[in-house]
Amino acid sequence: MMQVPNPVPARPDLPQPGLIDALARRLGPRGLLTDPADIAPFSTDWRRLYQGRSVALLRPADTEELADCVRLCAAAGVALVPQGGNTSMVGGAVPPEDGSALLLSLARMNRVRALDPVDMTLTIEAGATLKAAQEAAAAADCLLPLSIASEGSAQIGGVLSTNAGGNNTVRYGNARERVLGLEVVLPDGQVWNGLRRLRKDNTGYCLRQLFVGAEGTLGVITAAVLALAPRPRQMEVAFCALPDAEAALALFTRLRRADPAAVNAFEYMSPIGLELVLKHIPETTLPLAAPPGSHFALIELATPRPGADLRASLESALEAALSEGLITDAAIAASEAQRRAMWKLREEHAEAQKRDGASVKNDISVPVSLVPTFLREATAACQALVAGVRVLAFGHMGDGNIHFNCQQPEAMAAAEFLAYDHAIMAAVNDIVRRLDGSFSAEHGVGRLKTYLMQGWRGGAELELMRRIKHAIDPRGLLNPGKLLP
Ligand code: 2HG
Ligand code: ZN
Repeated sequence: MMQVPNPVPARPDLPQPGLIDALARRLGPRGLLTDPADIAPFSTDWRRLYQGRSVALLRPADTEELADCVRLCAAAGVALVPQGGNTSMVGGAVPPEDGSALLLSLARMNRVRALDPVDMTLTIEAGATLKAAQEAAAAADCLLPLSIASEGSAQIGGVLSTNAGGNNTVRYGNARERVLGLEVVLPDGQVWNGLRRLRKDNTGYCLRQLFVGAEGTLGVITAAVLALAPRPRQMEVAFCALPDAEAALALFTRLRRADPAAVNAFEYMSPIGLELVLKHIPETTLPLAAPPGSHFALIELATPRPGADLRASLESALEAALSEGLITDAAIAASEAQRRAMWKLREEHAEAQKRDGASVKNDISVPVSLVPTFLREATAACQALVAGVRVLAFGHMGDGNIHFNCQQPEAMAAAEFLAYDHAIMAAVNDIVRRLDGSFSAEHGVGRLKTYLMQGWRGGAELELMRRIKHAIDPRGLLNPGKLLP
C-alpha cells in the first residue's frame, strides 16, 4: 500500500493575537475564555497524567459559530483540541504542552433538538451530558441504554468520539450501536449534516461510523441522532460474594442461559477494589456477609415486558448458585436507594483508586470465556514484576472488558511505582495478545496508548487509518498527538 506522509506537522503554528481577536469577535464574551485561571481545569486530564497549555478556550453557542471558528483556525494553521466532560482515562482531550492548540468546549451546545417516541430517536447536541440525554429519553418513557461511571460529566460528543462502552454493553452494545445520524464540523469548517434518523440507509460508505471512535481527530461531532430502546418495566439488582473469578463467569453463564434478554449488566470486582471503595468513599457498606478474600459480582436484570417475574427468576438462579458453591452470599436490592447503593460500590472504583494513590490502568478486553484465565495470568505477571503491587481488577465481565488496574504497593513511593508503567502494561498486554484480546477495550487510545498502535495495529490497518486522517485532516489540525502514533 502507498505510504501516506504522517499528517501531523512537526511544528504547528502558534496562535497569534490576530486569531484570538477574530475568535473573540465571532464568539462574544461568553464564548471565549483567555484567563489562565479559567482555562487551567481544562488543561489537565482527570487522572492528572498530562499538563497541557492553551491560550484560549472556545465555547461556541451553536454549530454555525463553531464552524466559523474552525474555519478561522484552519486559515491560521492553528490546531484545535475538542474536549467534552474531560473524563478521558487516556489523556484523549488534553492540549499539547507547547501551547500550540486552542481548546474547544461544546458545553453551551447542550440542547435536545428533537425526541420522537414513535421513531424512538433522540436528536441531541454534543455538549449535553450523557445523564441529561438519559433523562430526556426517560421523560418520553424511553431508555437511552448507555451507562458509564462518569455519565454525570461525560458529554455526548466525547461519549461518541470515544465510542464509550460501559455497563450495558453486554445487552445493548457500545455507543456506536446507538448512532443513527451525526452532524459534524470538518477540519476545514464545512458542516456535514448527517442527522438522519433512519434504520435503513444503504447509500455508500457509513461516514457516521468513521467519526464515532475517532477521538476528535477527524471532525467535531456537534449533534447526534441516538436510537432509544423501550424503557424497562421491571429491574432487579443483586450483589454477590464469590470465591473467585471462575465462579463469577459460571454465574454469568447461568444467568444468560436462564433469560438471555434480561441481563443488563454483569460486573466483576476483585477483593482489593472493594476494599479501597469501602475505605475511601463515604457512605459505602457491603450489603452482605463476605469471607475475607471474596470476589464480587453485581447483576442487573431488566425487561420491558409487562408481567415478567424477574425477581423470581433471579432468586431461583441465585439459590441454585448458592447450593453449588458458585456464590457464598447474595443480596437483592429491595428499593431504588438500595440499587443505587450497590451500583455505587462498583462505580466508585476509579475514584477510590485515585484517592488511594498512584495506579497503572489496563483497560483490556479478551473473549468472555477467557476472563478468568486472563486474570490469573496477569495477576501473577504483575506480582512477579513489582513486589507488593495491589492488583485491582474490575469491570464489565459480561462483555469481556476488564479494568486490570495496578495500585502502588503501600510501601513504595508513587514515582517509583509509576516508573514501571510501561513494563506493567507490556506484561499485561503480552497476555492479552496471546488471548486474542485488545489493549484498549473502551477508553480509547488518546495520548497514553499511541505508542502501542504500531505494534498492535501496524501494517495495513494503521496505514488505512493514516490515509483516512490524511484525506480528511491533511494538516493534522484536529486533536493532534492523539490516537495515531
Ligand atoms: C469504569 O468502568 C470506568 O468505572 C473507569 O471505565 C475504569 O478507572 C478505570 O480504570
Ligand atoms: Zn469501564
